[in-house]
Amino acid sequence: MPSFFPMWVVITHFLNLFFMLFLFRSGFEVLSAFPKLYWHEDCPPGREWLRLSKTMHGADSRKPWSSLDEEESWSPLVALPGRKNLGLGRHWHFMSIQFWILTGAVYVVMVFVTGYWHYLVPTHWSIIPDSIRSIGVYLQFELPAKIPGQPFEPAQKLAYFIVIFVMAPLQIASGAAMSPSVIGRFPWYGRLFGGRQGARSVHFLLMCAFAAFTVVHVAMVIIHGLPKEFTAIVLGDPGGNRRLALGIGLAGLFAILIVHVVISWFSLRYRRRTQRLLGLMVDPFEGVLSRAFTSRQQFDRADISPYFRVNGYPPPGEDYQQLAENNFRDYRLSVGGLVEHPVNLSVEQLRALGEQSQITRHNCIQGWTAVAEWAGVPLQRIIDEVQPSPQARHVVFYAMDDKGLTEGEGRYGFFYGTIPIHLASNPQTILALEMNGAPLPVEHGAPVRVRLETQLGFKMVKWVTGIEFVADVTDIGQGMGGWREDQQFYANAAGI
Ligand SMILES: Nc1nc2c(c(=O)[nH]1)N[C@H]1C(S)=C(S)[C@@H](COP(=O)(O)O)O[C@H]1N2
Ligand SMILES: [Mo]
Repeated sequence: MPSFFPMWVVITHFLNLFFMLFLFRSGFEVLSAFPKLYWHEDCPPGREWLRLSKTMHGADSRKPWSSLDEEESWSPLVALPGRKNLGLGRHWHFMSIQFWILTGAVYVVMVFVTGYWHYLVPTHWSIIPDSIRSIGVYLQFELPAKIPGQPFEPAQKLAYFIVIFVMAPLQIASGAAMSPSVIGRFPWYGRLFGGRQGARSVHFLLMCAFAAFTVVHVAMVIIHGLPKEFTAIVLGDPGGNRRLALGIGLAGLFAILIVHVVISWFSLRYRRRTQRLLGLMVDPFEGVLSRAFTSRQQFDRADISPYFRVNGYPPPGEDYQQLAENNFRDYRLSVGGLVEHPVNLSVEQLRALGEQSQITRHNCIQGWTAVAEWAGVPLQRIIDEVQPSPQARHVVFYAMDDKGLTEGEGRYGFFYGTIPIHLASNPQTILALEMNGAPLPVEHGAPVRVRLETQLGFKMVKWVTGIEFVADVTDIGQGMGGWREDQQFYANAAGI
């Protein structure tokens, strides 16, 4: 039989705590961007089962609103880094998750290799009545007896089993069910959790369960005798030197506190650097997903959402107004850059290139979703027309909305977005001209908007006026690959 608290348990236990705190705080940052939880993929305004914000934006609101207005600014005391930094919060979340999963994988391998699993995995149904009896003993303010030859009493063993072998895998699985690449490629997988909204709700509830477990776990350590238990989990030996254990343990907890203070300050103070540094660890992983998965979505007409949020106010300028009033007859889409045959296309000429339609789910980075039918020209058709040169690696979409005029918050410039060229030839990558059987409404991007069904919503540029094929995106805008990347520090890769 293995030792009750071997060193690998001590170390992975600490690392687990370390990364879980990152995940909690950065998870709150993500939640603050859309602090509403739903069970239904349509997520209509007002129908959330939980709302962690005072503001309401009704579907019938008289004042136009945009989904970014639903974002809340949470304090760095709860969120990492706090203050409306969804892009950076996601970066922290996806950075820590890799290490949390690695820690968990090492732990689980060790559990099975060393035989420690005997202490954690119940092998008989009697664990259930035994656990109930244990809880009864606690309720009489006494301590239940440990399972003979094992370090834990039955309720404790069962709780650990559930946390490690049920909750943790479900938390990872529900996280994956929010990735537009994953559920675009495997729609059945998204349905396992009741769609992306179901996955968000499950992910949130599991987070609450982890938090509740942590509270009870700490309380139990105190009840069972803090000095002895603390010594066991710090030194791996309940009979070890208690002063030494206290010193090391408190130093460890203090180090965690300092790390959080420093990274929160750094992230808020140096947002661009944080975006770049964490991007080094997160983007490759996102890039692989985006490259490997193409969308296989085809929802039913019955799934089409009655309400589809808008993100980004329409172009406020005269020029756009005139185009719209004239039914976009004077609109021309210019396509150029590193291409053989630059073109200027009217809406009619675009449509003549051949339309396809698709019923797909829109996944905004903030968290909301909506299903609609889109029809338009596959971007591949444009590629066939213009013949990009081999140096062209990215496609840039320029939009007509000057965000400085509509969104404020110190941001400025015309909206634009870029994608790696391989996404341009995905089968469901289209320049949409119609939504739900009618010409694109102004607020959803008339006359032309991008649809990329494995990516987050912010990649799908609306009110497109020009398309450019380029070798490199670093000399466009602030060089981060898009307006939201430049101004809101979102990751350029948008598959998760
Ligand atoms: N030109 C332009 N395109 C844009 C945006 C914008 O602000 N301006 N917002 C993006 C974001 S963040 C999302 S989620 C989708 C929203 O599309 P919808 O308004 O049709 O729902 O558009 C994307 N395309
Ligand atoms: Mo978005």
